[in-house]
Amino acid sequence: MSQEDFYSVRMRASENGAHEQGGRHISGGELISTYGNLKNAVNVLLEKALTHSRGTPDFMQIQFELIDKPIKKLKPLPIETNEVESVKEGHAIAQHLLKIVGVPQKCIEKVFGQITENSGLRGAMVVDIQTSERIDNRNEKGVRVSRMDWLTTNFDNWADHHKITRSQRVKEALVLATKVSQHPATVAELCWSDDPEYITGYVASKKLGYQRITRLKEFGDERGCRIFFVDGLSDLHAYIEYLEKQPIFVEWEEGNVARIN
Ligand code: PML
Ligand code: MG
Repeated sequence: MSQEDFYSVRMRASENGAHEQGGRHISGGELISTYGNLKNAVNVLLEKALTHSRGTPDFMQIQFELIDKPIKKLKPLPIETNEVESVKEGHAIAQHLLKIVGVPQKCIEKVFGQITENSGLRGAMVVDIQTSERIDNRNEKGVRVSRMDWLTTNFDNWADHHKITRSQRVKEALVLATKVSQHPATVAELCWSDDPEYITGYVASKKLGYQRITRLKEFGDERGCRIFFVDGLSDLHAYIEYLEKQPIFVEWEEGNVARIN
């Protein structure tokens, strides 16, 4: 094994049986690890699922596999935080941002109108902005973005520079949003957590960056959402293949410079 070998490490956990047997989703996680760090990576994911505020899992799967493709490096999307007082205001800002990047009003209304019905997914929904239809055919599973990470030291430098708390959650969400937004067919992503204790969500796109919105649901609400708005998608299979299989490392360049100096 050469030193350059990396492994994708994935976890999913549920309650009342496995997801495919109707179990309720508790937690999921993605990491990229070297061989030497695998024990630690597995432990990080184990810990994440065992301490999740959605509940106690009775099913968990952690798997790793060698990454057989070169890992592409992406710069993190620029980050901004929109402070809001209410869910209503948060949704209004989210809708405004989606409109700015070209999601038609009709599509925004349809998606927000059905958002609570579609909250049980463990992955993301893909919505075509021309038809306002969900196109991924993945039912409850949705599309799970995988094979992505951000080295801790580089992330910590980025977070310190931006005066943002070094949060694993923000890191994971920004990695995912950066990967998704980089695909030319992605117009925007809308997300908020299914964690009842976490109410900040975001709208992200290449144009807007990662726009956090401090209140997109009420505290205690277990309904989350993750929607990828796409336009001009000629090959759904290739899009999903990119999201699931293309390995990505997010890397903040200024962080490297700061560390060398
Ligand atoms: C999640 O927890 O599943 C998504 C969290 C999205 C927001 C993270 C942040 O920027 O605070
Ligand atoms: Mg979660």
